[in-house]
Amino acid sequence: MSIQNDRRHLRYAVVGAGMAGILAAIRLKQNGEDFTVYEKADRLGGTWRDNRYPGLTCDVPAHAYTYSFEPYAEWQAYYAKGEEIRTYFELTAAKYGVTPHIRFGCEVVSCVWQEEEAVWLLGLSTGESVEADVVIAASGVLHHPRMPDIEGLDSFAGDVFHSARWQDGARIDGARVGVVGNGSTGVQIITALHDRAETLVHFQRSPQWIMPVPYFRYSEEERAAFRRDPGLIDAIRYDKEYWANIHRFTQAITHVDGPEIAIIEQLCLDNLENSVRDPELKEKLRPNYRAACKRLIYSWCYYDAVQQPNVTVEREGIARIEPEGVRLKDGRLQPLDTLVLATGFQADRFIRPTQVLGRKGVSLDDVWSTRPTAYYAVTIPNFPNFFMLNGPTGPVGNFSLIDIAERQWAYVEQLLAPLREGDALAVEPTAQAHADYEERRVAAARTTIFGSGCSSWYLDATGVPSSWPWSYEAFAEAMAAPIMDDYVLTAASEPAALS
Ligand code: NA7
Repeated sequence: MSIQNDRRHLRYAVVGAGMAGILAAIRLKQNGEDFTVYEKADRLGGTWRDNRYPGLTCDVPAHAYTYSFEPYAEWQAYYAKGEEIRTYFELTAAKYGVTPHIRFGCEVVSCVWQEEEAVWLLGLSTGESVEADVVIAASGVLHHPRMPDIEGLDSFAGDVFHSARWQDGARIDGARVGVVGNGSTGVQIITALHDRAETLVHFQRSPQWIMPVPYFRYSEEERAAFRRDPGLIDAIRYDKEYWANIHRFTQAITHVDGPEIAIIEQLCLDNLENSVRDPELKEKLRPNYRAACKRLIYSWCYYDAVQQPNVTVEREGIARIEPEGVRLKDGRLQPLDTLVLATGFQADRFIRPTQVLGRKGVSLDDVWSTRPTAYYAVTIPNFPNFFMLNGPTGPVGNFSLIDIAERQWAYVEQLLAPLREGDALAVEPTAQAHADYEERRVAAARTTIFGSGCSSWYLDATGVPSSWPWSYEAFAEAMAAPIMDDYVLTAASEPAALS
């Protein structure tokens, strides 16, 4: 670390080159900062790189799932496909000159705070150690596949793989395909494969509410108009009705007896009642929990797909996997050539398994032994100059995580200012402020729709929803200006105590 003209030269380590890491990199580049992005894979894109399954679609409208500063005229449809999104991030990273700052194939295996020097020492998978004054943890949420614990999985004679590890050579066309899992992923795969597979079986442990949404393609004329006039894109992104929907959605999440959730429940119920003809299938597909308790699935074609003659919805539990297929608890065998495990992710990992040790060797693993937490989802006591984008307790819902990350970055920028100006060596929230936040958050989270009685990746190990439990507006307001009284700024001359 050096101090030049009172302004401190900071070295930034950004962990992860997904959506949030690229955002941080672009902002740091624009500020002329000294930064490196560490990416364990050989391409950028995060979840949009890992997931390549057929049917992969973002459930946020394409023009809302873009950086605010980089509108994109080329989206092919109202909802973008995964590979389009991957391309968008690659083009944007290149355009803003951040790709050369990414060290690909380089995993951060440890981050250890050095008290004396007030720096982070990063251990890399290459064996190197590098120093950074600031760590931006942009490592994503859903990146560690959760493999199901089903007896006999290894014995399957066909192709078997997790949805986030799609195997291009797998037998799909004209084959007997099974999909385990009924989250957004399983639903999207079923909608994409029903006209390719000979037979398709959707193994559902729990049925899902399906929210009907519009889908349409943009014509070449429309894209040409977007290119000529980005204001047309803004009109979609900032469309009053879209934002009113986000407002209604967060009202629905946070007011479980309110009119907004009642409307969502009715839309989902009507969709089931009116779209599924066979009464037996309808009952198989009927959830026994409230709509939006699990992350709501947006689909315009799932019910059509499962009513195709070659598609079966299987609600009988799986007893075990055998070489020929899936043996159900009632003794029947579903013979398969290919088995896709759309069984979700370990959503509590965040930057882990990277070992993160803060002041006096405090380990992030220990701090997160009950649940992953962070003060306003961004900072953690005793982990100075360590900032998370899309970290624990941030908003979740069917809206743009890019917008969330941009707001979080604006918050981080304000915390970085005293470091950049040389007014402080380190910044972190007080333990009391974090404890107060977490107490309020947990109490509120229990009353949200996510806590209304279902299992989902939104719940932590103790069954508490792990997300932001207040309105979207409250989040925007919180990110607009940190409560600086809740932060400790350590000056060069005063080593901080453990709080
Ligand atoms: P999700 O939403 O976590 O869904 C996982 C699905 O897998 C869900 O239906 C689970 O059933 C099912 N599952 C998990 N383990 C098993 C076993 N052992 N047997 C049968 N079924 C199982 O993951 P997705 O990948 O679909 O989506 C994750 C997010 O990515 C999504 O919300 C978007 O934000 C993007 P369960 O409901 O637990 O009974």
